Amino acid sequence: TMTDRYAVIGNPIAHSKSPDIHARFAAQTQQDMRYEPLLAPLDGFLATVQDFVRNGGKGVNVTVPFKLEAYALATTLTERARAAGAVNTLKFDGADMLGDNTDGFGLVSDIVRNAKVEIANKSVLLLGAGGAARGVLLPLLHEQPARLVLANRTHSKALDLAHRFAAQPRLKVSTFADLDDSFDIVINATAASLASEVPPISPRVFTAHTLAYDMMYGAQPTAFMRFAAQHGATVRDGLGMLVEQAAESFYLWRGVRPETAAVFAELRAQL
Ligand code: SKM
Repeated sequence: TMTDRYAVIGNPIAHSKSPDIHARFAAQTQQDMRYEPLLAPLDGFLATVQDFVRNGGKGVNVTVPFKLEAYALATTLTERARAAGAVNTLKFDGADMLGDNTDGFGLVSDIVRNAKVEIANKSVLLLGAGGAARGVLLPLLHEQPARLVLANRTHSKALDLAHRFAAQPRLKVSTFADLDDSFDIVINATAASLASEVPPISPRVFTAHTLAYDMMYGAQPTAFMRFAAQHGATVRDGLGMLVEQAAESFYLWRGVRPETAAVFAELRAQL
C-alpha cells in the first residue's frame, strides 16, 4: 500500500514548522504518512491542490495567504471553519473536500490545557479584527468568558466582525483609545509584532494576574510580550497554539490524538 501524503501549502512556506511537527506526531503514533512543505504560486493555489490530490494527497494544512481560497474550495465546512471564514485544514475523500479551521481550537487548548488558565467567566480582550482574530473568535466564545472585548486600530473592522456574531451577548467592541479596564486575558491577534510594534493600548489592561498571549512566536519575546511583562502580566507566545492546531488537524486526518508536550518542548529548544 502507498504511504498517505499530507502537506502544508503557503507562500512563502520554507519557514513553516508544520513538516517538523507532523513528522514527530507520525513517529510518535506510528502512522505511516509523509508531510511536506508545498510552495504554491500566488495565483496557483487551486492547481497546487488539484495536483497534490491527483498524486495521492489525503489532506493539507493551508497557511498565508491561501486560507480564504481554501474556504471557497471546500465542499463541506465545519461550524468553526464557517465562523472563521477561513480554512487551515482540508481533508480529501474522493471528490469531497472537508474544510476545517483548527487555529481557534489550538489557541484555546494552549491557554486552558497548557497554560492552565481558565477562559470561562474571565474577561478577555482580543486585539485585532483581521483573519487571525476572526479565526479564533468562536472557539473563544464557546469557552463562555464573562465578556470578550474586541478592539482594533480600525474600529469599523471590529464592528463588522462583531456584527457576524450578533447573537453573542458576551461580545463587546471597543476602540483602542477607550480601553481602560483591566483584563484577565489579553490576546494579540494583530500583525504589529511582525514589525516589532505594539498595538497602541493603555498598559492599564494588564495586571499581575493577566495572561498576555501573542499569537506570534519566535526566538525572542515579541514587542507585545515585552510591553505586557513590563506592566506585570504573565506572557506566552503562539508556539503552543501552532503545535495544538497541528495536533487537531492530525486528529481530523488520522483519527489519533498525538501527545503535544514533548513536541512543544523540542520545538522550543530549536527556536
Ligand atoms: O493555521 C496554521 C497552519 O495550519 C500551519 C501554519 C504553519 O505551518 O506555519 C501556520 C498557521 O497558519
